[in-house]
Amino acid sequence: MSKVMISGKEVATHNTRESCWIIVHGKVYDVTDFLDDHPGGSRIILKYAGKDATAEYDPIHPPDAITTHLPPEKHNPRAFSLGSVDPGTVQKVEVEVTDAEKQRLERVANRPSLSEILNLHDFEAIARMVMPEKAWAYYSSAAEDEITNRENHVAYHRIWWRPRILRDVTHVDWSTKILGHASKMPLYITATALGKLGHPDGELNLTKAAAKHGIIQMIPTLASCAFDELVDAAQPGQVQFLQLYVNQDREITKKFVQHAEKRGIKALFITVDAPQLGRREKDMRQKFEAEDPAEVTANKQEGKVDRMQGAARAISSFIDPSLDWKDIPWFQSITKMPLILKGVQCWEDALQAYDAGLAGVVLSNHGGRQLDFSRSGVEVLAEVVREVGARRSLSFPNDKFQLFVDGGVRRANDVLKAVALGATAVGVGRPFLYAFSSYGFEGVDHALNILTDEFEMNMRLIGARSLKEIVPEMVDASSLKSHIVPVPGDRLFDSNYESMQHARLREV
Ligand code: PPY
Repeated sequence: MSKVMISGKEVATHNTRESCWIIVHGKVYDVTDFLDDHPGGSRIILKYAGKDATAEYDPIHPPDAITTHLPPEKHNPRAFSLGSVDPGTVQKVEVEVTDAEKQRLERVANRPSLSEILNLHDFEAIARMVMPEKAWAYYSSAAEDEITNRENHVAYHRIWWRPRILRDVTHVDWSTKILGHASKMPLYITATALGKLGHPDGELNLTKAAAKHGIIQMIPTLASCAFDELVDAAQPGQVQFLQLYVNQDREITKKFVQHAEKRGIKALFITVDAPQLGRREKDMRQKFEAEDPAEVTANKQEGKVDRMQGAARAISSFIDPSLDWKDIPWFQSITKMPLILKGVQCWEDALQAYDAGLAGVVLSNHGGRQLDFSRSGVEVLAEVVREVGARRSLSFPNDKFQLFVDGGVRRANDVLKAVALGATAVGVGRPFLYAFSSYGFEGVDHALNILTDEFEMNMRLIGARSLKEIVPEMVDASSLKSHIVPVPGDRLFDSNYESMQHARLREV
């Protein structure tokens, strides 16, 4: 774009609602016309009017949000970069450290050492105490009453082992192939957005840990790090997949997909469960509390963006709700990457995906963040294996059409249950977010060490030397479909679960 150099002094004069310029990554943007449409409200932009907004912008926006993810009607020249700024001349922003923030920093300083973190629940418990409140709200929130969110984990409690004994389990091996690519574990790091909310290195923490442990990372469309940064950070031969939100402007999607393929991405996971974002009320309540009620009311009356819906929902306006089965051939025409639908929730759709020539499906409800009362992936897995298997003479796992599940996984034990039922691999999302939010790369590294230990122990205890030996007969899943079976409570998981809140009186 423009090579014009603008002085910080000049930028500083555009510090009002009438003329508002901000600096992001050394470039100057005129956002005057965008102020009232900003999903996060105008107040936060105006705080940085005439100044450098990069530190505020970075964690909550994908790097190209200004240029790519503004709705098409916002793609006017005034919303684009005016030029670069002379860095030495930029006015500094005073950031006030609140008492709450001081207390949080104290908690950060008092984190237990990693050797005291024994399981993935522990990371969640620590993350909840040390993460900025808004970041925790965004990561942990789920749709409406969060029933599906909890059910995702609880569903694993309805599957019980039928282990085999007296097998020589000196050597156990839980490595596998996912879509033809070697993985040291039957799990992959699934896509989760906005990694820099939790840690300044964002998704890079995951790229590095995936390399170290020989597992696959699925890069999210809405990563905080730039896509190319994550690909560049991969080790030679490291396999990465890509999760795709389909843009209303298909040219943007086509460019992104073809660029990803050129950069060596090995599979494309198209998200199909989010034509509109679910109501995540923990997240929405945070946004609401951060708002000026007068501004919200005024904007509503003028029919402007309703920020009460939460920033995530507003950012998602680029996602195409018209996405349809008839678009599948188009995807097949623009890329040779294997295509997988992420967010399938019944066998009928899995069968249709198979018949459409796709490489697999992720049986997922988006971590409970979309349709509440959608069933857990692992419950749907059993149904897909039975119904699709019978109709197309397939047994699972197989190389032609692979089944993945995600949601609720906290232990290798959970992963192996899904494998027993026919999954090729399981996606793990939030636990890794919590690991890096509390301990950076070392946290994810430690989480994967814990899982490694758990895999080894569980393989031995169920009597399986390889994943091939983990057959459906090794589990009793007869209660899986029954949603009213009491089992002993999962105290660690439950104590992490933070109750939702009702609306509160405004403080006077
Ligand atoms: C999610 O939050 O569940 C996502 O999938 C990511 C996201 C973030 C912001 C807007 C749309 C989707």
